[in-house]
Amino acid sequence: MDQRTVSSVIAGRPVAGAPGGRIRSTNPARLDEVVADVALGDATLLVTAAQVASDAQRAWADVPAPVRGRAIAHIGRLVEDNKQALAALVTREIGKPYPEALGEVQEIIDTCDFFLGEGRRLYGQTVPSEMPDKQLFTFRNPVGAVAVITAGNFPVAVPSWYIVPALLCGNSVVWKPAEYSAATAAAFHELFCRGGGLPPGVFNVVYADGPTTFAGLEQALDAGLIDKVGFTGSSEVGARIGELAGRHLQSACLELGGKNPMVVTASADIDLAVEGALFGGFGTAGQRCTSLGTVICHESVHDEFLTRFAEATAAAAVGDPFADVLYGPMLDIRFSERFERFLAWIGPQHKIMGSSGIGRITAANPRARFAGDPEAGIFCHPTIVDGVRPGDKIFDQETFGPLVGVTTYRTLDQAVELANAPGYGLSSSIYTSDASEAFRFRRGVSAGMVSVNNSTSGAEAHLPFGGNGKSGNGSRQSGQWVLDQFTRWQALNWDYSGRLQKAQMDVAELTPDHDFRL
Ligand code: UN1
Repeated sequence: MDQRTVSSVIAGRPVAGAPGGRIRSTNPARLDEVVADVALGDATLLVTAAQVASDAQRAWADVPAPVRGRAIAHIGRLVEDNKQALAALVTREIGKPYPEALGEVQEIIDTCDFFLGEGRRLYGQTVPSEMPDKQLFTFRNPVGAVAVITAGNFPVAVPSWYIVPALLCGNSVVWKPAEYSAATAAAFHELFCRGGGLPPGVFNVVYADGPTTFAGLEQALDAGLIDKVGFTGSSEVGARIGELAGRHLQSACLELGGKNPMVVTASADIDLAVEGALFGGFGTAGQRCTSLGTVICHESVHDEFLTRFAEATAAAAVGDPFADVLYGPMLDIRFSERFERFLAWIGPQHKIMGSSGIGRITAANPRARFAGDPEAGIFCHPTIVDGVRPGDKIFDQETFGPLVGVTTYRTLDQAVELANAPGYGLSSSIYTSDASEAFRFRRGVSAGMVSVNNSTSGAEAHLPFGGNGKSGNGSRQSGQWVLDQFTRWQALNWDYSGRLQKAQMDVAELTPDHDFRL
């Protein structure tokens, strides 16, 4: 199998050496298979990349937006022509089942499709003035040099949500992808630079570990080289990034964790809800930020739902992500280790269902319907935990991995309260055949995204994506909404009267007759 050597690329040139050390990115389904040898950078390298991006940005902003839009069109086409190869690399490097990896690559193409046309819009407004011979306008200006830091669970789709609109709007980019998805990141970067014909320095990629990235970002911000930060990852790190950006009077674009609730009402189609819970809870081994956290079941349907959900989970195929499975391995060893710690939160008051064991799947802790050799990689049993309540860590906190909690409610108000209780607010879902319940839930839930009769995962690439509370600071990605992240409004007023006309003071007033009555 081909093994790549991956190094940072700054100003179009690969960086020699590895000031931050070297790591290996391995296939999580076959740990003995090295996908890439990765040369890591240090904080200074990140600052250098920021300097290069900052220097390149003005000239890129001078390229007419429709021409930048054509670059996005070409990138989208090249990604489409390499769809299978890129998806196969995603599956090899992070273990996402191949059909899902194809969907992930499709999300880049969809994002390019949306933004290629934006190059010919990027509309500003003409606005009437309160005075004659004066005209008002608004323009969208690029923000500048953007640092994008992304996780490896969506190693190409989520980066494209930042990078495509950022470039289209005339910004330059320094991208720090997850180290454990470095080969995929390198392929993405190459497709973008070649497909887009981007001038050197407009899109740079730096591989580095988390603490190094933070230190480099801090230095680059202090030096005035970064104008916007985009971050996808944990709520904990997101809070630190938000704080750092805030010190520089910037608002970061944050896409953080979730404890995404699914409400199953008394009028729900239970089969549909089970299907949604299975995909939302265990797809990508529960490692999406939109993964289902807790099923909040009406007490009248709890037993029926739980029985069917547990049966469906027990029957689902897990294993080799190139086989026909519900999910494959954990993204990387660090996630299976952390998942073990989440499992320790299960208490005696909880009932465990869904598999023949919990934790790592091994020869001694086997799982029926396993595709392949579990010991070759890092695979975990799907775990349903019934009886979770607020105050249980397992209810209150994100448990990134194949774990779904189940609880009950009596009134819809209680369901909404339970849905909001953990304090996240990314995605949510309700299964109901009652329109008033759907709308009451929408209104009450704190989540940025609501699904009705659909799972918590599976956002389309042209609706606003983002969360509230511990899931983010209200920033939104995708569609027209992300333009507000990567542009700043500039207001222009142009007085061609030849005299100083003072706003609010030199304004003509008509004389109304307030006493008139019919
Ligand atoms: C993420 O988990 O970071 O809605 C993004 C979904 C995907 C995107 C998830 N389209 O599940």
